Amino acid sequence: MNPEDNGRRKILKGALGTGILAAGVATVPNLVLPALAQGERLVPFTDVPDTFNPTPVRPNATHFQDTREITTYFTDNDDFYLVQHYGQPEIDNDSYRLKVTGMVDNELEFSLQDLMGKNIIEQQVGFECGGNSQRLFHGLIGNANWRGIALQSILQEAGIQDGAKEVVFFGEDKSIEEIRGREVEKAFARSLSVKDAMRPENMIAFEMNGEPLPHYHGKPVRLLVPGWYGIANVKWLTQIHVQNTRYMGRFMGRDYVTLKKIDVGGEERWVENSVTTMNLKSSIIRVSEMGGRYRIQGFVLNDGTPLQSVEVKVDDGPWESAQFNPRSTKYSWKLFSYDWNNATPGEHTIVSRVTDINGNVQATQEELPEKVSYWEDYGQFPRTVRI
Ligand SMILES: Nc1nc2c(c(=O)[nH]1)N[C@H]1C(S)=C(S)[C@@H](COP(=O)(O)O)O[C@H]1N2
Ligand SMILES: [Mo]
Repeated sequence: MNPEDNGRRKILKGALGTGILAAGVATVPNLVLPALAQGERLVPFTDVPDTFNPTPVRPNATHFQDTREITTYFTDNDDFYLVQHYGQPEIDNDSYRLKVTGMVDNELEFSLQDLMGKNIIEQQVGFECGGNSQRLFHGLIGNANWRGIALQSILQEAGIQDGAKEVVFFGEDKSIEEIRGREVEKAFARSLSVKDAMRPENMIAFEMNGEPLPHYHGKPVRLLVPGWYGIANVKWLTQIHVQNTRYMGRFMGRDYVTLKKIDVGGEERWVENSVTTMNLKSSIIRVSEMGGRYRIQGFVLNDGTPLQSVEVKVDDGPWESAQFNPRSTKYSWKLFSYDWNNATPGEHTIVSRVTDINGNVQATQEELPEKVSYWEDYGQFPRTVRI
């Protein structure tokens, strides 16, 4: 399948159907991130070491993208980053069941056929791992067109009972964890408050970019929580459990937990938070040159809040407006492009920042609160290139 064709077909819907970007955001009529055209070349970043060489997809291994190579709006399923903590379970489509249990009026069990027979929704969703970082040049990212059903419809069918607090999502992948000196078998799991779980955009997805959900991405069924860090998107989903207590577990309380020093009602305190919605972030990913004209490109991810602007700064120059790819929809990634006129020979520092319609501006690293863990790395990321 040619991802570009797929992308073009699918985007019509998104672009026409939803005025997601704030009015006034500059758009460009053509594709913002074309594959390298004839005569075009990538301008080398001087911050990427020669030894930097993202590995191809391998079983049970994490995979991240070389962001300089991103040329399509939808990420090819094989290029889309991969993170899993307990291996990649094989699930047979025929014997697959999704159970809904706990504080519901009707406990339910669905086969894959049952799920596919329901009201299908389709949505563009891009996301990044909460542990995506500058060290990987932010390669733990991807953007795809997903098909599936609304989680809300399943929860309504089950009927959440009064007093329920959380909905827990269990994957089929399990591992031995040592907890308080005891080795126990645990499944990968994440939870959402009932309110967050009932958001209409949450999906139980079984198709990615027009193909059945690939094994590595959670075959046959995964959860998608648009606007949240990737950790929320439980792959190989087999059980949904509703309960009246907070779900405790490694991926809610120990890992994917940011430790930072913030003002808490006038007191300076170190606090920890579970990684939830994506912070407002942009990053430059590639610079190209054709016939002496330079172009800077990058991506934006956030929680779905409409955006005001994305800007680029060269060395000590002013912030200049960049253009969003008009294909962008509410929960897709937003690719941007800046025509860098009058680029002079030599080494330059380039950086981007994004602003949303509420006036939130992507902070510099220095402006962010003091932070110990590497989770939620969303500050401005200056890059260096040589012209
Ligand atoms: N069952 C299961 N789901 C999971 C995980 C996992 O380890 N097991 N990892 C999570 C994390 S940390 C991320 S970033 C995303 C990555 O999704 P992808 O591999 O399809 O890109 O899946 C999430 N869902
Ligand atoms: Mo992740």
